[in-house]
Amino acid sequence: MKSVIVGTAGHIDHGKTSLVKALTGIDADRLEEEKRRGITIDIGFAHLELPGARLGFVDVPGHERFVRNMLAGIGGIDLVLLVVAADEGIKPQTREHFDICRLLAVRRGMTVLTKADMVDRETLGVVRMEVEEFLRGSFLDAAHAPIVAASATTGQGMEDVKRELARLAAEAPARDSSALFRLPIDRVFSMKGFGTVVTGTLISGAVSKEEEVEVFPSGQRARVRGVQVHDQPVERALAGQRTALNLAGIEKDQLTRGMTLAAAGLFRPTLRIDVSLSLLDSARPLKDRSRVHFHAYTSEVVAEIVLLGHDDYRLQPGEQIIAKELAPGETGVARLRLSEPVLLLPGDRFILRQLSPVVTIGGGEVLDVAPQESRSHSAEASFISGLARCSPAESLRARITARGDRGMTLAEAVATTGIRQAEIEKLIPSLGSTRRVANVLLAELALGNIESSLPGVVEQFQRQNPLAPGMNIQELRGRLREVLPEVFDAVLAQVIREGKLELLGDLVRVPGRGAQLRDEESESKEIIERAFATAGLKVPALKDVLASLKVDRARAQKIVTLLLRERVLVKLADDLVFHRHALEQLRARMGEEKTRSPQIDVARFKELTGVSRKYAIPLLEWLDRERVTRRVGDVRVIL
Ligand SMILES: Nc1nc2c(ncn2[C@@H]2O[C@H](COP(=O)(O)OP(=O)(O)OP(=O)(O)O)[C@@H](O)[C@H]2O)c(=O)[nH]1
Ligand SMILES: [Mg+2]
Repeated sequence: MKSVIVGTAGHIDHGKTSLVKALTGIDADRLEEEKRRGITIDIGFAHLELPGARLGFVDVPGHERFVRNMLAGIGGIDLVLLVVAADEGIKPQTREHFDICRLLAVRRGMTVLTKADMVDRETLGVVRMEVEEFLRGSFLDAAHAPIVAASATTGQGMEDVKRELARLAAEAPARDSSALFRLPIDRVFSMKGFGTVVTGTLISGAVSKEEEVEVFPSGQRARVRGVQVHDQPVERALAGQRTALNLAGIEKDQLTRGMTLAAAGLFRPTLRIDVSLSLLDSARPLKDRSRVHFHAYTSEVVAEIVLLGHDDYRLQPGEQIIAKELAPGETGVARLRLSEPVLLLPGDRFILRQLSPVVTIGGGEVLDVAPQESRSHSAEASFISGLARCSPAESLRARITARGDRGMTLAEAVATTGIRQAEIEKLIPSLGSTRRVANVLLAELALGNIESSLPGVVEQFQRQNPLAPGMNIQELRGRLREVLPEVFDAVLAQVIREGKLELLGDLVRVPGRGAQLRDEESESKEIIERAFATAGLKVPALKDVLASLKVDRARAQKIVTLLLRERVLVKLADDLVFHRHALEQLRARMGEEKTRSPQIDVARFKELTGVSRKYAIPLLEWLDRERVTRRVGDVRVIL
């Protein structure tokens, strides 16, 4: 059956809790102090089964001092039950709660004129007119949302309220149980024999017994030992249900209202968000850099507001924002810096309250939970006001494009959109001009840029380092710092396949272009090569050969490196270098020696080759490494 959350709203003492009790039989005032004072202090809960829907009620306090508690309850509701006492009419918290519902984009609900038994028909008629006037043009406009007179005391109108609620619940779109789950925590307690229990409204997805969950922002993990919905144990709670979870592996004092439970290992809490925000008509102008209370679902932190512009801004490149304040009734785009990290996703709604006096001044929608720091305000303003107007697929594409050469990993796409990876993978083909390389999503343009820049970077390197036979891959990678390793590898492989670059060991080069020597370098190279070629195994010290050259030490060293790379010279130890041919001859000689004797010792080796012990040992060790010989005690077996 469909599950729908109904929140109450309205001024203190207007009969919200009494109405919920008359409807459900449950007293949502659960605190001793509430019963004593006869007012609601914190949110309370009740439930009711109606034909076609299960309603979970969140009853909120009307007292102006407890609006923050009201906010903790109202965040996840589907329908609002606006309560106005017939004997009092519209009062300050009727307005404030109603403003909050509008700012949170609550789309459905009804109005109940309670305490109808307290007034005569004429007064009821006047209040109804006042309420209709108040609601005109809003989502609760009497033209399409019911206004029902009722009394919790006499029971009058209760059946009408139930009927209308059932109808509204049937119309309300079902929340997405297949999405990734999030549960903003509104209560934490421990129960004897059970341990830690948290409750909240499951705003999306589903959570099952034995599931591993992550606590945000702390990052702790816990295991779901048990799930309850409306006091009944179940295997799985679904979006739109009031949910209680019994958690293993976490203590009560590690959890508090305002934290969020979510699927483990996918999300990251954020300290900076880009938003669209609207200021209430009743608010004072909002100055840039103002500090305010920020409420989203059950969380509450302080936020500094950096105004970026008005929502209809169409900034020209380079244009700066002139407006440094937002006027009452205006909507703008802004960056919020939060005092503590909060788990938020695009589309989440929030409320802003002034620091002092604490009144609701506005609210809006989260557009980007991982905004880029580097962009100018004006660029950011156009970017996010664009986001405010687009579909999830379009906004994902915009985010990917905005990340340029770096692109966005699939994991980042999940963390910053809340969309499951499988869904994102399905979306990719429809994103247009977006490509997937390994696990990274990139704008086609960015990918093209990387592809076309690689040969140029290598070409330039080889031009600047003519003695280098190519560019080291790691160095090339370093030049494209933005590009993620898996993209770099894939693009390089592609460019090599296309024959635009060539790979030699760990060097990349322009096809066919090795080291390019100048005259005196070529001459030096020949001198070195000749010196070793003619020396056979009785090689000169490398440093003596280099000292005799015309070129400076650094260049001489590069030429040697080149000869070693080309395998003309082979280095057996520091300052001990042989010509390839000399070593090949030695190898052949060992073959001949084997026909004479299967073994050879150092003395015989010295005799055979005419070298001193200083050279004999490294040469024999080289032969061992080359598997021409194998050392057995003091002798070597020729293989
Ligand atoms: N006569 C009459 N009294 C009512 C009715 N509904 C509520 N009351 C009385 O009005 C008082 C306040 O009712 P509550 O239901 O606690 O009001 P509330 O809106 O929940 O108040 P807060 O939660 O503190 O904002 C109580 O004394 C109720 O008995 C009604 O329909 N008729
Ligand atoms: Mg109450």
